[in-house]
Amino acid sequence: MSRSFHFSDAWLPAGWARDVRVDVADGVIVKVAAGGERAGSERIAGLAVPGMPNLHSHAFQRGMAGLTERRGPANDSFWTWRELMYRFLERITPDDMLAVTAFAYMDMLEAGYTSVAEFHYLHHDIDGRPYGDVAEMASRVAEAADETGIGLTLLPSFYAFGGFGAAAPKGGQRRFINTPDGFAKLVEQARAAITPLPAARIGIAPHSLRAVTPATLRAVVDAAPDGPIHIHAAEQTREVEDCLAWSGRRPVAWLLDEMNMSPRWCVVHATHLTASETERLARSGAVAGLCPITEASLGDGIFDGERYFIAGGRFGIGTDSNIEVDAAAELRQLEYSQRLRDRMRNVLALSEGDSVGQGLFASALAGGRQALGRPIGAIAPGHRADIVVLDEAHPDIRPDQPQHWLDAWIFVTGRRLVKDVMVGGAFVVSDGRHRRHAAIAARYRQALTRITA
Ligand code: NGQ
Ligand code: ZN
Repeated sequence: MSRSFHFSDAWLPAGWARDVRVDVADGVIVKVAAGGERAGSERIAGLAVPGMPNLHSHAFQRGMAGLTERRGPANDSFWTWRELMYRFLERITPDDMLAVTAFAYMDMLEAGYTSVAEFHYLHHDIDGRPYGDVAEMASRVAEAADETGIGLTLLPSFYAFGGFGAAAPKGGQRRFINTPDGFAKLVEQARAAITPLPAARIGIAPHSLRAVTPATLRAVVDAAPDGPIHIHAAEQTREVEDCLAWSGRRPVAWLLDEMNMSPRWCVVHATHLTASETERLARSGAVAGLCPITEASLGDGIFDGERYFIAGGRFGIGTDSNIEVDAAAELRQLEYSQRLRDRMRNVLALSEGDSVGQGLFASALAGGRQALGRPIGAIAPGHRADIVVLDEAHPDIRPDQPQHWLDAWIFVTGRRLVKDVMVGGAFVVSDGRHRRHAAIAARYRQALTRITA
C-alpha cells in the first residue's frame, strides 16, 4: 500500500526543509522531496520530525509509577526500590502484562517515541514455574506493541543468578531465571511471537554481570549470531564495588576486556565509569543506553556526558522504569544533569553556535537506531515512516526561527508539543491522543486496581 504526505515543515538529515513531500510504500519511506509536488498527497500542517527510538523499557514498571515515593524505615535507595519493584511484579499475570504494557506503549507514542526496545525479564509464572508457552509473557509484550502500533525490538533477558560469583537467586527473582538452554527455547518462541509485527526485531539482554557468570554470558551471546545485545552495567556504585571484589575489574572494563564490544552492544546506564572506561566505551562503537529520568529517580548518579561526547561516543535514550515518559524531557534531563554537576550551561553542545537540542536529538536518533537494530530515525528513503508532528501553532514556536524549534520542544514545552504520530505510514496519535486511548486506559486502570489491591 502506498500513500503520500505533504508536510509544511520537516526535519531531514540535512536540517529543516519547507513543503516536504514524503512517499511511503508498505510502511517504508521511498521518496522525500523538499518543495515537492502536492497533487495526490495528504497535506499535514506541523513540524515533522523522526520518531524517537526508546532503547530501554521495562514496561510493567509503568504500573508502579508514583507508588514508591514515600520514605521507608531507613536509607531509601535503588536497592530498597528494587525490593518494592519485586513485590509489585509478584502479582502480575499475563493479562496484566498486556494491560500495563499497552498503556506504557500508548504513553510512549503520545510522547514522541515511535519504537521501543523492551528489556524483558518477567518470564515465568508467579510461583517461578515456566508457563506452558515459555514465551507467554513475551507474547503479551508483542500483543501490546501490535495493539498500539509501536515498533518493537524485543530483548528477552537472560537472568541466571542473584549476584556476582553465581550467587543463588533470591525469592523475588524466581520469575526471571533461566539456564542457557531454557533461554534458547524462550528466544525461539519469542521470535515466533513477533513474526506478525511489521519489521519487528529480536535481540538478547543478558541482564547484568550480577545475573550471569562469564561462561553463561558467553553461551547466550554465542548462541545469538546477530541482533542487538543489551546489558545493564555500572548503574550503582555498590555494583561497581561488588564487581571489583569479584573480578578485580569494574563492570564496563570487564565487558570491554572480556567480550567483543561491537556496535551490536548497548551498555545500559554506564553511569560510574573511569575516564579510561568512558573513552574505551566510546571507541568500541557500542551505544550507551542513557535513561536520565530513571537514573535521577533511582539516585544512580550522573553519566560523564561531556567526556564521552568529546571521544565520539554513541548514545540513545530509554525510559527504563517509565515513571515519566517524554522523549524531550529525557534529553533535557541528560543536559541538566551535566549542568548541575559542572555548574555550567550548554555542556553537551561541543562547538560554538551549536544547538544543544538539535545535537542531542540527532545523536539519540542515530544511537537508538543502532541499539534497536531497525531502519528508523530519519525522514529519508529506506527508513520506516515513523514520524512525529509537532504543533507549529504553539506560542513558543516562532515561525521564522526554525533554528530554535527543537530547543523549544526539548527545553520548554516537552511532550505537550506532540500533535500527531505516524508509525509505518499510519497515524496512531491525533491531537495528542492515541486512537485507542480510552479502551487501553480503562483496561490499565482495572488491572492496576487488582494488582495493588
Ligand atoms: C531492572 N532497573 O532490571 O528493572 C533494574 C532493577 C536490577 C534498573 N536498573 C533491577 N533501573 O538492576 O537488579
Ligand atoms: Zn533497566
